[in-house]
Amino acid sequence: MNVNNVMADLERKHPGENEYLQAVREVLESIEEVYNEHPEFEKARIVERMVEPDRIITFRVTWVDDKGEIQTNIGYRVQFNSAIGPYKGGLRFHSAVNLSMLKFLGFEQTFKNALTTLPMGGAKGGSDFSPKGKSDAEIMRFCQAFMLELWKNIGPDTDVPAGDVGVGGREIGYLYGMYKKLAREYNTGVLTGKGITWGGSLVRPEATGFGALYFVQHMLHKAGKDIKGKTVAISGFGNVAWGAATKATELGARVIAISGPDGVIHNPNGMTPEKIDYMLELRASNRDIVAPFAERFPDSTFVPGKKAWSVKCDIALPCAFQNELTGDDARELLANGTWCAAEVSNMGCTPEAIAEFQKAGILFAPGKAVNAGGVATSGLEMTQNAQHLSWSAEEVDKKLHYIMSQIHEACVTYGTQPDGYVNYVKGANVAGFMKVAHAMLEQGII
Ligand code: 2IT
Repeated sequence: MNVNNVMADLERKHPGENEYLQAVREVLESIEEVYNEHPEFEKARIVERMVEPDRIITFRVTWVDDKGEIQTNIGYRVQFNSAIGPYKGGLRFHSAVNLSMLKFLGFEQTFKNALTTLPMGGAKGGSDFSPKGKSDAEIMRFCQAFMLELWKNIGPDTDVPAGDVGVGGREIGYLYGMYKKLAREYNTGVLTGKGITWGGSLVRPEATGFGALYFVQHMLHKAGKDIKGKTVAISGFGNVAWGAATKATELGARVIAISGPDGVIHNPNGMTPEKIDYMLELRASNRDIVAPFAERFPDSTFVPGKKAWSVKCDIALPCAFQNELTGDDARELLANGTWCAAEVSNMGCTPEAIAEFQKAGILFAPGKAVNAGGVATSGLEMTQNAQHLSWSAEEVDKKLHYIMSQIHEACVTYGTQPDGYVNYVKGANVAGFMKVAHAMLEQGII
């Protein structure tokens, strides 16, 4: 395999799908060497088959808003790869959603899910519907209209969607309600991130952020450091940022920044339980702004138009959206002394930012390893559903902890360079790839 040739072919087939092409290039560049040591991969055209989704489903979603006006959005499900298990991955509702974004996310999900140690294939879906400014009734009607189309394509052993940006517990509830009505079956395993009284798993809401901090702890320990007393800058204020802020604070770190599309909150004294709870309120308001945090907590300040990366910190945790941390942001962080960056959002850093971090030799880990605790706990939710049981929070957290330690271990195994530097990007990509590639080889040419 020659990365440039594969990419040239993909660019010709999928012009302008920039996020997708970026995600594929990152993976191919890290696996090229190992791949070329295995002629059986090349012979079975594993890469050519792996970079194309198994299938893409797109559909029109029409619904009626509160004013009685008819709205039309586009819905998607990208079923990327099912070599190691049923398709699995979140749904993203955001105005910027398009096919390229969901293909990048589905591709990443395939390797991430392989890293979790659980049997899940990769998928992603969603819509260009924006929850911003929508009423609860509008969100319900949209979710119902979306599921009217999607339900035939999903199932506990087929494809199991969950939440992502813009899709939380409330949306999963509306989606499940409509699914149940259409399927006439109480099939809880068809969606994850469900409410606790109807098949949801304890710790699932916190799992992405908690898992990320467990991973960061492992990285730090390996480097002989401790998170206690360190300063952490977090971007975003949604579900993932909330989980990360909660666990970082619990572990003794000081979360000195959170941010939104409107600007950054400087929070020099760190988080309190009230502040962390308020993040949930901010998110539930559907206004997509972080500024009110500083009005509510006068020991913090709001700086409009700035990112979290303008705040001096030890550890930077992008928790919002892809490509939210650029080369310029990386240089600003490095100049301010940041020595660890971990993507909690999917592909949170641009390739230029990653290159800056790696050149500087700081600790850096990619989203598919760091944030895999979310989908891993979805996998645990599926297991509980299949068993018609629910586990205690301690049990789920213990399993999550163990899975994150296994993911860290896999990254170290496949990513340690001859000079001892752990290239977590390479480690995660190679470990995830090997598992999926071997399963594809063994299942023949399909
Ligand atoms: O990006 C992700 O891993 C998620 N949004 C969670 C997916 C899931 O199926 O729990």
